[in-house]
Amino acid sequence: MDKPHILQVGPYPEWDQTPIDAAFHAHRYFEAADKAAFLAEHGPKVRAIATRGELGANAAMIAACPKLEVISVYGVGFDAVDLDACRARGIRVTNTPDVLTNDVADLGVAMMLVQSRGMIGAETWVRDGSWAAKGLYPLQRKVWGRRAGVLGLGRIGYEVAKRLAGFDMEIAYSDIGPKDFAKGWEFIADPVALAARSDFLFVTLAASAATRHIVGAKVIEALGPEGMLINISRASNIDEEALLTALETGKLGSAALDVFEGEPKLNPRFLSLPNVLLQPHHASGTVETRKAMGQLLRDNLTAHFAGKPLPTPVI
Ligand code: 8YV
Repeated sequence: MDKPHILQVGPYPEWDQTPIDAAFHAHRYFEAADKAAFLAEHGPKVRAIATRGELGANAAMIAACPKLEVISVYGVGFDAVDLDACRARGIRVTNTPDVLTNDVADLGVAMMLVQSRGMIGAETWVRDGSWAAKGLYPLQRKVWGRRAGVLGLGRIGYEVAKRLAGFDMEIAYSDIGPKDFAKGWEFIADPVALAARSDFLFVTLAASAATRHIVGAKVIEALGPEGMLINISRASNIDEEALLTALETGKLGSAALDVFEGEPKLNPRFLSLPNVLLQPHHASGTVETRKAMGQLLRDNLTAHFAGKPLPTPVI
C-alpha cells in the first residue's frame, strides 16, 4: 500500500526521521524556500501534519491540506495549532504529554538555582581570572526555605512544586480551583496575590487565548525588586514588554526564561540585561525525553492510519 503523505513542519532527530521516512512520504516544509508554492504543490496529497510544540499548524497550512485528517504535535503545548480550524473540519490533534513533564520541571528548578546563586557570573569569575585578581565572588541569594509560587498546578506545575518541597520552600499556587492532591500547599486564586507573597514565581500554565498576558505589569510588580520570575511554559503567558520594562527599571529583581516572543529571534533588549537568565527553549531537550516524544508522535500517527484509538488525543 502506498505510504500516506505527511507534511513535516520542522526537523526531528535522525532517530525519528528514519522511521518517519520508512512509514510516510514526508514533505519537509522547513526546507522549502517558497513555503506557499510548497504548500500549493504538496498540500492536496497531505493526510497528516507532523509538527512541534512551538511551530504548530496555522489556518493557512491547514486550509492548504484539504485531505488533512490528523495533526501530531511533538510537544505538550498545542497552542500554536489552530484548533478552531481543526474542529470545523473534524481534524484530530495529538500531543506528547507526560513523557516530558519531569525534564521540564527539572530545568525550571535548575534555572531558579542557577540564577539565584549567580552561577553563570560565578563561572566567568573563575574563567576570566577575577577570582585570583579580585578575590571572593559577590554574595548571592539563598533558595531553600524561601517562598515559591506556582502559577498553574497541572502536570508540570505539580512536579515543580514537588521538587521545591525538597528545598523546604513555602509553596503556594494559583489554578482554576484548589487541588485535592496539593496537601500543605496554599491555594491563592489571584495571580497578583500569589506573586505578592512569593520570592520565586514559576509560570507553568498551558497557554491559550485565555491565559495570554496573565502575567502582566501587576503580577510582575507584585513579585517585586527582590522577586524572580521563571517561565517554562509559553512566552504568550507573560506581557514581555511589561517584563522587560520591570527588569530594566528594577521593579522586578530577575527572571529566568526558556521561552520568548518570536523565538528564536528574541527581543534584543533581553541581551543587555544582567538580571535575566536566557535559555533556548530546551526544557524538554534531553536525549531520553526527546526519544520518548518522537515515539509518541509516531505512535499517534500509526494508530490513526491503522484506525486504532489515538494514544494521546487533544481533540
Ligand atoms: C519542545 C514544547 O521544545 O512541549 C512543548 O510544548 O514546546 C517543547 O517540549 C518542542 O515542542 C520541541 O520542538
